Amino acid sequence: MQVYIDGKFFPQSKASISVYDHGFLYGDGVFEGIRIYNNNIFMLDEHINRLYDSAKAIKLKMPLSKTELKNAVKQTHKVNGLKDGYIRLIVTRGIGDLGIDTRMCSKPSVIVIVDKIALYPEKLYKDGMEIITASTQRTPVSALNPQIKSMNYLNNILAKIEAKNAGVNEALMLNTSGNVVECSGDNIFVYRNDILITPPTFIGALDGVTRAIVKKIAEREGLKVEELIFSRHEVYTADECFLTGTAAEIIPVVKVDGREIGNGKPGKITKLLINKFKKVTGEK
Ligand code: PXG
Repeated sequence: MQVYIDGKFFPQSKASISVYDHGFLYGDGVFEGIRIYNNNIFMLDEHINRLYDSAKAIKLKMPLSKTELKNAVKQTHKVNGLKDGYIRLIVTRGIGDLGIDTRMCSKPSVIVIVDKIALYPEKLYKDGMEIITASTQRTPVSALNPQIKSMNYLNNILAKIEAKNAGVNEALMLNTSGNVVECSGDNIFVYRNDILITPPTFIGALDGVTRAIVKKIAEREGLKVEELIFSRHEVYTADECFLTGTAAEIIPVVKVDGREIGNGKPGKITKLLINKFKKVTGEK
């Protein structure tokens, strides 16, 4: 694969950045994960807009206009010629000195990687997935707002480690008030009492691109959709539960902390949304 770094292409083995880059030293940078479906870069504008918002929030001046950045992404896709895959778009603070003062970093770096996508096992989409609640809480919005998709993903990684230690693939993350926020790399939806609910972004959930599509599809299907603050109790007693994300798409959740959700099988609404989502992405 050819990797784009600041306007030039490098083979994967030669694609490198400086150890003085603050992205490496401090996780000082922002990123996006984008899907390629059938040669089409899915929801590119939405991802670019979120990247710019993340950059704005950390006071990182984007070195390219949105159009230039989109062209860089499209060019990297074209050079690599992957029909279906994953794009990682990264903007780091750039090379500075060993201190955290961002003023020492003169020029942010733009990196575009195209690769195959790592998916959850197909069986989990059919049978549903089990998750646990992580003891690691989601970073409070007042500390580091999770709406910023920053290169600092340790909070999520710690939750993912807990999931893997428990023998499952995902972990539910709560905020410091004990309310459900999202999972380590996916947004969460719960269907109960004929309403589809998902936590609001202001409590610390990422404003997921897939989450937004799912909300729209559900509304189009005549479902009542609400952003609500809820606790694990509402998850345990839900009729259905599923997670959404660029990599995960829509994945049913059938067990949370040992409690079966609904009848322990992927629910009717979840299956409907999975089918409709496939139509949007162009999958069969
Ligand atoms: N919440 C978090 C914390 C995420 O990182 C999502 C929700 C879903 O958002 P989108 O916009 O993709 O619908 C994400 C994004 C991985 C991986 O390898 C996953 C994400 C980011 C980085 C890596 O599993 N998910």
